[in-house]
Amino acid sequence: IYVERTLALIKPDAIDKAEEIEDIILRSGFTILQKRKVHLTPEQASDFYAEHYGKMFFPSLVGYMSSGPIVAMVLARDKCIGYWRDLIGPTNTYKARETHPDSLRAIYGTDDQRNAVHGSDSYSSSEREVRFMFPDSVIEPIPAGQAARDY
Ligand code: YYY
Ligand code: MG
Repeated sequence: IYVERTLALIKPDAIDKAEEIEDIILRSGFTILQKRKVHLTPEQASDFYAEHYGKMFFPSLVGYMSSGPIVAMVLARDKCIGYWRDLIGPTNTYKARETHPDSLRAIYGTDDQRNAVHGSDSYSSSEREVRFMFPDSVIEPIPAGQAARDY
């Protein structure tokens, strides 16, 4: 039996709320399989967000994500990727406050870039991102056929 998993990040702007956010994560039915605090270099932040290279917001995104420590967690539960995306809410904090006021980004986000938390957006990105943040992890990869669809 395979339980889906995802990568969650508590970003620099929400680091002081990390314990509060972890409590919400656990109360929402997720298991925290792995956790580490890390301060990314600009190069590591660029690699993590490589899909956004070349976009207008990329340089400031890299600056933000390397501006202070973050908490990286591997979460597990059924339909983990989609449920975690639901809990964090829309990318833009202001939009989250309008349309999903109970979401983590609505509550803990700062502005249209600093949005407090990250969640993998698909099965393939979750596998890549878990390995990125936990390269020494002994967690076995989940066979693709056992994972849920992309979200
Ligand atoms: O997956 P998610 O974090 O919800 O959004 P992405 O479109 O993957 O963008 C990653 C990251 O980049 C987002 O969390 C904030 C930042 N960003 C931005 O600063 N400006 C945008 N227009 C879009 C995204
Ligand atoms: Mg994304």
